[in-house]
Amino acid sequence: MSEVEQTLSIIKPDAVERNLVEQIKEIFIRNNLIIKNTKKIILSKDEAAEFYKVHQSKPFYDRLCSYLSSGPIVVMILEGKSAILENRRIMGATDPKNAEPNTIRKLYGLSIDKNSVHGSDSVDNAKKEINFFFKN
Ligand code: IDP
Ligand code: MG
Repeated sequence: MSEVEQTLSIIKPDAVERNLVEQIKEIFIRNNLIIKNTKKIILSKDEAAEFYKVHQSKPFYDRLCSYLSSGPIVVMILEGKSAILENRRIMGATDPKNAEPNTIRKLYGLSIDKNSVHGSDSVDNAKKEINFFFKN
């Protein structure tokens, strides 16, 4: 039995800039993920660095943080059965070149940096990431 979960999704600057927000939301909805909460924001570079701190030792960390804070993003809480894994499946592989057909990254991703979406990768990280953006 798969459990109902919540996960955090981000539509990254490259996709917001190309007006792909509604198309991407449609894909989530079509795949039985409910959009529980959504907001459009711009992160400072410090906030992006905090969000991505699990990657702080990676060579691409600075570029990643600059990129995520380079323009408006749309953050969402997605809810559904096995939402964390389902969202990862719908997103496709990190590098759009390796993503399965009809995944968001295959359809819209431009490169490994500009890969259009973020999705939490575990129950723990989903909780942390939801709390990061939707603390109340
Ligand atoms: P994910 O977004 O598929 O979970 P992660 O490994 O968590 O992938 O990496 C976070 C983000 O960092 C990726 O979405 C991608 O934009 C970027 N990234 C990951 N690996 C590389 C790399 O080898 N070179 C450049 N950017 C990378
Ligand atoms: Mg990740």
